[in-house]
Amino acid sequence: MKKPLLFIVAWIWAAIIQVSGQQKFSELSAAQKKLYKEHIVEGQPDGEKPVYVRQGYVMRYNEVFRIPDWVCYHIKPDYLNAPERERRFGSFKTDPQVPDPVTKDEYTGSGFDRGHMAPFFAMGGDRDKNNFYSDAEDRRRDPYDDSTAIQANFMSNITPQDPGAFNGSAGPWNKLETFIRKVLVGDNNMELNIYTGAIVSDPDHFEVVKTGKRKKTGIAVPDQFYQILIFKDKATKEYITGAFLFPHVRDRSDLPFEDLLDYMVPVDDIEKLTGLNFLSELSDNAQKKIESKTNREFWEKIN
Ligand SMILES: [Ca+2]
Ligand SMILES: [Ca+2]
Repeated sequence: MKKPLLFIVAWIWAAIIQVSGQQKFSELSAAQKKLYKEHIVEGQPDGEKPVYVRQGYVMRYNEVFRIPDWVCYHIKPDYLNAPERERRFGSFKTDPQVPDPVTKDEYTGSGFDRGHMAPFFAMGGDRDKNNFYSDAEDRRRDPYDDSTAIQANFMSNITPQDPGAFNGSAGPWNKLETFIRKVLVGDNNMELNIYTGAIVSDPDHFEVVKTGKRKKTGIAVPDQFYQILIFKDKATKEYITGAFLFPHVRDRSDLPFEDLLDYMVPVDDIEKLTGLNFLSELSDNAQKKIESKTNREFWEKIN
C-alpha cells in the first residue's frame, strides 16, 4: 500500500507546483514574502508582475523568450559558502514550476554556455540558521541549504551566453562576477542586492538557440545583459548603485573595453532600455541622486 500512496502524494505535489507558476506578491505565503523582501529592496522594478520566489533569488521569467527578464538576489559573506559544484550540485535541472520548461539538452551543441543569472557562488550560507551548511563532502547535509543551491541550477535561471568572449575568464560577465565574489563580498565583507537582467532588443526578430541537431528551441539569445549592484551604507542609510551594461559579444575583438568599470552606466540608461523602474519606492529625488550617474568613483576605490 505504501508505494502507491507515496506516488499519489508525489503526483498531487507535482500538480500543485506545476500549476502554481509565477505569483504576485499578494499571492505569496508568509514565508515567500519574507524571502521576497530579503532579495528585492525598495520596490519591484515592474510593479506587481508575477514572479518566482526561490530561497536564493527572485525571478521574473519570460515565457516567450524562455529566459528570465531579470533575477534579483541578496548576497552577504556567509552566502559565499556554497557547496562544490559537483555530484548533486553539478547538474542543471528542469524547473518544476515553469510551463514549457527549458531542459539542459536544449543547449547541448548550441555553442552557448548555460550562464547563471543568480550565480551559484552566491547560493551558500546557513540560511535556516541551524548551524549546518550544504556540503557535498559532509554526509550530514542540510536539506534547506541543499535546496537553495539546487534551485540555482534550475534551467529557468539560465541564459545563453558566449563561452569565450562573454562568460569566459576574459569576458566582462565573468569579470564582474569575480569582482562581486572576490573583492566586494569576499575581501570587503559587503552586503549587496543585485539585479541581473537580459535584454532582447527586438522582440519580433531575435536569434534563438539551436541545439547541435540544429533544432530550434525558441530560447532567445539576449543581445545585451546588465547587472545593477545596490549597496546600502549602514552608517548613512543611503543607497548607492553600480550599473553595468554589456553587449553580448561573440568575439573577443568586439569587446569595447578592457577595464570592467568602463562598462558602467547610470541606472537611468538601463531603465530607458528596459522600461523597468528600479528602487521605485525611494523618493524621486533619492532615485535621481543615485540613478542619474554611474557612481564609478565609489566602486573604483574598493579593491
Ligand atoms: Ca542550515
Ligand atoms: Ca528608479
